[in-house]
Amino acid sequence: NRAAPVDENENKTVKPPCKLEHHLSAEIERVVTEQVQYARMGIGKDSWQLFSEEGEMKMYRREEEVNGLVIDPLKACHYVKGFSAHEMCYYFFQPEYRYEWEITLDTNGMTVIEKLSEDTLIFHQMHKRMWPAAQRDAVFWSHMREVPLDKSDDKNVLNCWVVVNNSTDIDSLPANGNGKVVRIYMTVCLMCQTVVLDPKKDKSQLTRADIACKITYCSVVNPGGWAPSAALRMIYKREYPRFLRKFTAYVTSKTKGKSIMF
Ligand code: 6CM
Repeated sequence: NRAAPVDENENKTVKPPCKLEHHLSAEIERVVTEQVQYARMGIGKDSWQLFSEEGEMKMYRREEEVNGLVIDPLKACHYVKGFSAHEMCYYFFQPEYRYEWEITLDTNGMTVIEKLSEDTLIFHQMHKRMWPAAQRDAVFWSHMREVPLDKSDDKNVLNCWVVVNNSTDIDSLPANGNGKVVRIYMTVCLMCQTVVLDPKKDKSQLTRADIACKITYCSVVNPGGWAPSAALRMIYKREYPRFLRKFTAYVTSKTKGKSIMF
């Protein structure tokens, strides 16, 4: 009578389907569906401009402005061996890890305002001030889920997970409430696919050497108020590659030696 093997990932994260209804359910359904479709399109034939390339990591943007404010949509693609789609999304979603990788946050800048369900949180984030513009904050819902595979996915894709962060309004924290901090508005989507490198192996036999994570990260951030366009574009050009490089290295170090969380 041997005890069943202990699964260290048991109870660690969202187990789909997670069907709790709340006041944001319909909006989340709509935005997540849109964002997954948009991420799956990849770079396609649209006029994306490659602005950063480091090994497998490629970043593209489109220069766009609304009322004189830079809102350049960004799409980044990356491919990293050794961890799963779920693991990448898990560390991005869970608040307890945020300070370990999010370098744009001010000291104690992150608060979970509300937990709507296991897979949906509302965050307030205060970001570091970037001279000469005013400090920025953001209020957004964050939702993580597994996405069913699609006909267009490669045959060696085992599963697909996504986290979407989307700005929302909350009465207790009005935008630009103190006249000093400017509210940003954003839609961010991190879509990840677990790729199996050895198709002969059964899922239960896979080790970290047999998997890779195909990453698509899309974002549109409206700075909400005056920010010098050239400076903002320079900051994005430096900070987005730094974020994805640093965050994927972080996930590699957090998952090393642990059983794989599919
Ligand atoms: O997606 C990322 N992080 C998520 C969790 O924190 C979340 C947050 C995104 C907001 C990022 C906003 C950056 C601050 C923008 C300030 C604009 C001020 C302009 C000043 C100009 C002189 O989705 C990673 C985000 C990585 C961003 C580089």
